[in-house]
This record gives sequence, structure tokens and C-alpha cells, in this order.
Amino acid sequence: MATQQEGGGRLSAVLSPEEQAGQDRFNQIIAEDSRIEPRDWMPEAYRKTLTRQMSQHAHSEIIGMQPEANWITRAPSLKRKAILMAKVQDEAGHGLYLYSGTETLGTPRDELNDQLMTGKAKYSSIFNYPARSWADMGAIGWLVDGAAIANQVPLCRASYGPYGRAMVRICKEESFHQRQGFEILLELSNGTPAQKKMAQDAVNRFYAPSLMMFGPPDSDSPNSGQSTAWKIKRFSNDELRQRFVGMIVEQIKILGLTLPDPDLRFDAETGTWLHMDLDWVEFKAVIAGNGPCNAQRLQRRRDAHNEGAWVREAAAAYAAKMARKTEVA
Ligand code: BYC
Repeated sequence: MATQQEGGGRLSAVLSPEEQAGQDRFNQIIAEDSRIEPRDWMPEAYRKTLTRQMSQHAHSEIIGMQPEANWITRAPSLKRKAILMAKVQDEAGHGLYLYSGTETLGTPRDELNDQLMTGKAKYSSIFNYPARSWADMGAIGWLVDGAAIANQVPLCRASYGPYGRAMVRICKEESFHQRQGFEILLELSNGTPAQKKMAQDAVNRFYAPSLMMFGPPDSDSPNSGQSTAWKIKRFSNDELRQRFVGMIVEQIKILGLTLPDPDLRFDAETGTWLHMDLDWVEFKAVIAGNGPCNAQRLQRRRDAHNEGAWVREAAAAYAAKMARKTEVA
């Protein structure tokens, strides 16, 4: 592909006839709301944006295991421990589907992993906040997985086949996660005054960070326009945030708790929820690596990676042995 200077000074791609045919086919698939598959021709920018979003998503699942894994040994009963372990394992599985999906775009997993461990790649802001009490397992399940579902259900229709298909399974599991979080909070809320206070405190701390999971306001979301045109994103960050608020406003009543947002109200005139101002300065600091737990989360990931070196070596040696056997046979 060559580039040439357009009248307005912008560099535009000059496509070869084969590339032009690929581009036309790509445009048609997107217009028909059908799916792009790994072997289809796709614009480099589409490949790049998907690699960025899918790998950030994979990293989020993997880093997201940490705040909850820290509570497995302190779960208040055997049943709670088993449920939490299953949830954390699910998150590992989500990370693996998403890394595999990202690899179909051409970037090997080692490279994606390096991007995470060197701090080059982003992952969800939410996992840079500490999980201080058992009630935080409830708030994470209810609010964080709840926000994830609101964001991810539309991604089941993402134009890139491997991403959309991975999301179908992930969303099913996230629904279970959200219910287990809700149930933890419900039980604490109906428990002793100290337990109810712990549940309220957890909701208070996770409310604003969970609203920020949807990303910056639409007016400050550089990637949204193109990702929506390519049908990767189906709704804007603010639209999804609105849906999520509408959902939790009802659920908090059943929990017998309150959202720490006294001005929260539905504005019938605009048809939107008016919620508190979110601290976008804090958000930017967190995604730039300066949140309360960023350093700790990345160090833990690097340690786990190093500690797992022998497993990777053993798996590679076994694969080589099996390949040799197949050659001989
Ligand atoms: N955190 O132009 P924008 C889970 C970045 S895991 C960090 O709006 P876009 C779970 C954004 O990447 C849930 N960074 O971007 C796991 C961009 O930076 P770059 C993870 C964020 O891509 C374990 C810049 O800000 N979910 O559920 O159009 C336990 C400008 O933003 C965030 C996903 O990853 C953020 N919150 O939209 C429990 C969902 N927000 O890349 C639960 C898939 C924005 O240009 N991802 N940024 O340097 C998406 O839907 C979209 O990527 C986003 C952002 C909505 C997150």
C-alpha cells in the first residue's frame, strides 16, 4: 500500500487493485451487518483498533483476577470460597479466549503479554482500586461485573467474528458473577448493623469507579466514532453508562442500601439520568499508571509470569515431543 498527499494535506492510502477489492468487500460486510473473519482482508486501522481493544480487554480480565483472588483465603465459608474461586477461574478463562481472539489478528501472545507487563498496554481502570473488605467482593460482583455486562452484551454483535463469539460465552458467565455479588451484598445488608455498614461502605467506594469503567464522556472519546462506524462499538460510552445507572438505581432498592449520589435523578425532559460529576482527572491518572494499586497489580502479574516459566517450558517440551512422535508415525 502506498500513500499520497491529499489536497487538504492529509495522507490517504492508495490501494492496489487487490486491496481495493478487499476494501470494497470489507465495506459491504460492515454495511450488511455481517462478520469479518480472520482471513478476510481488513484495513490496517481496523486490525489495529481491534488488537488494542481486545488485548486491553484480555489484560483487564487477567489483572481483574487479583483483587478477588486476594480474598479467596479469607472468604467467610467453604461455600463462599468455592464460589469465589470459580469466579476468579472464569476471569482467567475470559482472558484466554480474548488473547486467542486477539492472536487471530496477527499479534502473538508473548508480545501482548509484554505490552501488559512493561506498562505499555492499558487495562480497565477499575482494577487499580483496592478491595478492602469482604463486602468488596459483593460490590465488585454487583457493580463491576454489572458494568461489564452492560458494556459487553452489545459487543456480542461486534463486527469481528472471534470477538463477538468470545463475548457470548463471557457474558453468560458475567451474569452469574453479577448475581453472586448481588447476593453477597443482600446477605450483608440483611445482617448485623456492622455488616450492613460494611456493604454500604463497599458500594460507596465502588460506585464512581464503576461508572468510569465505560470510558471518558463521549465529548472526550477519541476512538468511539471510528469504532462505531466499524460496528465494533454499538453504543457510546455515555449511552452505556446511562443504561447501567438505570439498572442499578432499581437494584439498590432491593439491596436496602443507597447509591452515594444524592443528586441522582431521572430528567424526564432529556430522558437521561443526571448523576454526580465523575472525577476525570483521577480517571486519567489511573489509566496513566498512577492509581492506588497500579504498581502492585503489575508487579504481581510479572511475578506470576516469572513463577510460571517452568510450566511454559514444560508445555513447550511436551508439544515438541508430541510433534516428533507424529513425524515418526
Ligand atoms: N480503563 O476513546 P475511548 C471485567 C482508554 S474486565 C482503562 O472511549 P474506546 C472483569 C481507552 O482504551 C472489563 N482505559 O476508547 C474482569 C483509550 O485509550 P487508548 C474490561 C480506558 O476503546 C475481572 C482512551 O481511554 N472491559 O469485566 O473507544 C473481574 C480513550 O477512550 C477506560 C473491556 O475492556 C477504562 N475504563 O472505549 C470482574 C470492554 N476507558 O487505547 C470483571 C471492552 C477508556 O486509545 N472495551 N479507556 O490508548 C471497550 O468497550 C472499550 O475499549 C472502552 C473504551 C469502553 C473501555
